[in-house]
Amino acid sequence: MRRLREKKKELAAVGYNCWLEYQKQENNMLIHEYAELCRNIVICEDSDIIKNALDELRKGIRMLLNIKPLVSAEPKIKSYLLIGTFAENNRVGSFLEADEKEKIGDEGFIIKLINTNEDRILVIAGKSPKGVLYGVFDFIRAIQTQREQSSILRIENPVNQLRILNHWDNIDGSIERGYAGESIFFKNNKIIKRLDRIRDYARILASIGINGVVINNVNVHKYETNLITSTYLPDVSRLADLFREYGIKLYLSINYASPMQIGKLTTADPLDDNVREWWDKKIEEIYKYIPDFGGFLVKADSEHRPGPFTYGRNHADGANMLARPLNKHGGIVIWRCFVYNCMQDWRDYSIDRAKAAYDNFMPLDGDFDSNVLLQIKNGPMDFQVREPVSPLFGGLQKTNQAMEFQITQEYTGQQKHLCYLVPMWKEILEFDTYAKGKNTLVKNIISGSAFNNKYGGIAGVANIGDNPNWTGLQLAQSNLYGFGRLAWNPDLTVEQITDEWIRMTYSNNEIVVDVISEMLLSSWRIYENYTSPLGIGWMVNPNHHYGPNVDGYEYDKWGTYHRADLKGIGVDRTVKTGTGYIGQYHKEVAEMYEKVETCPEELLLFFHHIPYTYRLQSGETLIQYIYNTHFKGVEQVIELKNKWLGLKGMIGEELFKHVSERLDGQIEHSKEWRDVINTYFFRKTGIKDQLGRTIY
Ligand code: GCV
Repeated sequence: MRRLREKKKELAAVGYNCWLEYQKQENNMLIHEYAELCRNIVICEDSDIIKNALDELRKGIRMLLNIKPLVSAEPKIKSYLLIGTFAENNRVGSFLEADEKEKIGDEGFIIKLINTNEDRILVIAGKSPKGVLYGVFDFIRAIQTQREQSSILRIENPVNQLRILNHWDNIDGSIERGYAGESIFFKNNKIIKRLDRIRDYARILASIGINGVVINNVNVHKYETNLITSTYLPDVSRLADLFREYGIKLYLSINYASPMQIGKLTTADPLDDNVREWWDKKIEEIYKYIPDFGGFLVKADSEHRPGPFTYGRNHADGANMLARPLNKHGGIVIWRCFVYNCMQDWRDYSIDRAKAAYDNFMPLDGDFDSNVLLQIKNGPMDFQVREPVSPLFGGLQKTNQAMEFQITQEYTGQQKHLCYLVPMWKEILEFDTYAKGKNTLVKNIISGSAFNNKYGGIAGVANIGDNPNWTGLQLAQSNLYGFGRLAWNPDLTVEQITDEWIRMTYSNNEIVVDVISEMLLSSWRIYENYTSPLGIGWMVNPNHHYGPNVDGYEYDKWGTYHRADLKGIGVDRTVKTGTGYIGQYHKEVAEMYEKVETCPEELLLFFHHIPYTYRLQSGETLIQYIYNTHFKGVEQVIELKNKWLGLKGMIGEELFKHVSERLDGQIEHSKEWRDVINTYFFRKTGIKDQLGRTIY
């Protein structure tokens, strides 16, 4: 017991508890008011999810308020917390008005204060146990962040139906693009036996409202194909059981060629009767093990993965074939739109990878079954530090769609660099596509509200592994937290999310809150400053994607992503003289991007080929801007480190040291970026830095 306590303490010191670090709150008026309500928890029901909600509430109250609450089916004192689901004739229901009950959705909750002459009751209620769990986490968050009690009284429903994490975990335990250790689900071609850590993970995810997990990589290799066989399904179902207790559904990525690889068929043609029958039976079998199985995530005909193209079929044929048998059980197909020809010849300037997803999927709008969702990466390329929004958002109108964000920092510093992505995601969600005229925002398209789609949501490529702090760089937990909060409610402001995360993770000390907010909120722009400029992207080493390599190109030695020559840099994607990509946007957006003068400068090189001598709005030439931002970026990272050092004594020692060391690494690596990029452009152009700084 003592050893376990010690172990827990050790883990807490390195950040294992993430934002659920329940530290005792200062005894002020506000906390006193919460404490008054928390001495007695009244609860009259029992289910796995409700049990977890109750455990959480007790734990939170004990640790945050230093109170051991009395749990009872009947109130024992005049002030109490009442938690549970509401029904016509139960105690919880009797405290709610009819119109309140109507407004609470399947996953929503209400927090309501009832004052009678005798009693003071805080009700945390949901239509379902899940809603109660979310309400409890919201209440705990309010105490952790010391919110006024009046501000927490409300009805809240999640905006997005699907709030899902995609794990790119392989069954051997490795994680594709994982920067925080090995998989917490798999080891040595087996599913991990001890589930403690996975339980802790499920709890962390539930606290931010995540309701789905895909446990395996979208690149489904030989062994992972077997996850849908009786060899693995019993163990997969153990994971599903555990996640279910936290309101989370389990999904699997599948190999499109499964009927051939594990089913002994000679084809995987979606229109072949034997193939259909095979999937039908397979899906029956899966539901026997996991009655609430979420469905399949599919990467098909992309980066050498099999798909319907082999048989002359299209993506709708492929997806619908899986959707029909899944539909019988309430399952869905999440079909990815990351489809492009990775072997394209980049010397042919008329081919543009950015156009591929739209070209492939737009003609199929309306052809997908109602339980198919298209999952679309936020930009048309691949999670670069800055990209425009994919034109499929607002293009597709008769198809369910989900946003795919990459929480794991493949191209944004691999959790060695601090790069807080929430501001980027928020900008993307707020983007106006003009699909139905002004104000057709991306967030309303993916929630399903803009076009009345049946399903919608947000998926994030997970950034966690078996590192004791989950994310490698502990500060990168903020990206997971922010992702969940935005998926729950994209209307939240970046400032609110950031503020919450800091208060919950570290403390309510205002200096800590201010300094870490400044660090987080500036970090994306800083990363951009010393890496690739003005939307051009890439310039990274091929394959592992870490560190600078200006001409680095994945598949073909002739390719470059930036098309820099002696006179200029950038890809002309205009309709008039370029690849025509801009024509995929609605008129208002296309007009803005088409002209150099109206194109937002941060995306200038994504859309235009610009001479180095072109003057930007700041008055700097393009080449001088490249030099300036790269010098400045390094100075800014040094400043990040100085800010952090100012927190000595206000942050736990181990965390303080860990982040300091990571920031040292970031400083060194940003210098490498600065020097490689500046040297490249100096040598290419022969134009000197106006400020005479040393460029090698
Ligand atoms: C899982 C990029 C990444 C790949 C990833 C792929 C995808 O190409 O580098 O690792 O594969 O995107 O999203 O499918």
